[in-house]
Amino acid sequence: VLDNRELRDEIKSLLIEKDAVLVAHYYTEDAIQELAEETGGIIADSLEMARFGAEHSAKTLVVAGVKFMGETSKILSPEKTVLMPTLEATCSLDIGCPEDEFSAFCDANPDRTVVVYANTSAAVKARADWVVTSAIALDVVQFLSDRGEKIIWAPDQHLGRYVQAQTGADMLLWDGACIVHEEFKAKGISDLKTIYPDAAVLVHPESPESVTQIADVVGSTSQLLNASKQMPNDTFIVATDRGIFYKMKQASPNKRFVEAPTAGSGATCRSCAHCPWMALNSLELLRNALRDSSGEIFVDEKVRVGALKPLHRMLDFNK
Ligand code: CIZ
Ligand code: SF4
Repeated sequence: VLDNRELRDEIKSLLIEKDAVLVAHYYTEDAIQELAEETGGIIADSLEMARFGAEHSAKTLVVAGVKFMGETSKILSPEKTVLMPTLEATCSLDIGCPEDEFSAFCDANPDRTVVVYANTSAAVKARADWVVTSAIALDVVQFLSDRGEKIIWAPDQHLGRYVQAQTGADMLLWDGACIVHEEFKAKGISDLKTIYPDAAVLVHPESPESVTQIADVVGSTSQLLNASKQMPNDTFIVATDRGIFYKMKQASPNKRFVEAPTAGSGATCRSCAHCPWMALNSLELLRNALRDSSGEIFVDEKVRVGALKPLHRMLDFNK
């Protein structure tokens, strides 16, 4: 990526000047992922973003992603300044699970262990017993189910249904959804398979059941990335945000990556599956955040302490 050179150079200088490190999600634009790579930051899923930020020695974390990722960083690293290119970048799962309604739901089912997806507000996490990401949801729920625990799962119903089907756990599901993954269509993917019969189908479990059912691999972003490296196929149909193609193509330059179709997009979709909130992260806003210390994340201390416990359970479980 050759454009925006000045902006990129400015960001690089600011990162050094402010003792800051760039923590970027796989779904951010290529130029941001590239910068993270070039400056000793990380490109990761939300689990590894959280871990990296907490373990890094920088005074400031610049989190390019959506708000819950910045909040998680702040919860784990209260002594650090956490900046985001924009505080407008949220998530339909977070929006769809307000703390007051969720608390009432938990209160109504007191015999259940509360497991929430990382894509939630700090206040919802503070109400939970466990936080999980899609990378470890199956393992944690299996562990709890084996101990005989019944579960409240929130907010993603598709991921919840998938975990339930795989583990047989007793799960009561919140009815949230990701507006990006929910749009993938099984029909569109099987049509694509007629064009690329040898393609492997990689699907993120926030997708509907009809789509996970025709997948060769169902997994988190990091798991899908690994599958794309390890599987011998030369073509992959990928049902997750197109931001992931940056790392997939970099790791396997000779393989072909095809976007899974979403509603109304037909079989030649080029730019449909992209999170509108992730897309708000731009080089310019990233520069502004560093230059002006704008987009700072604050989490109420009582909420932070409440959210820390289930977050630590996740990080310790996954060690
Ligand atoms: O869809 C998302 O927002 C994902 C995949 C988050 C994550 O866990 O990295
Ligand atoms: Fe939320 Fe979906 Fe965007 Fe991820 S891709 S941040 S789950 S809306």
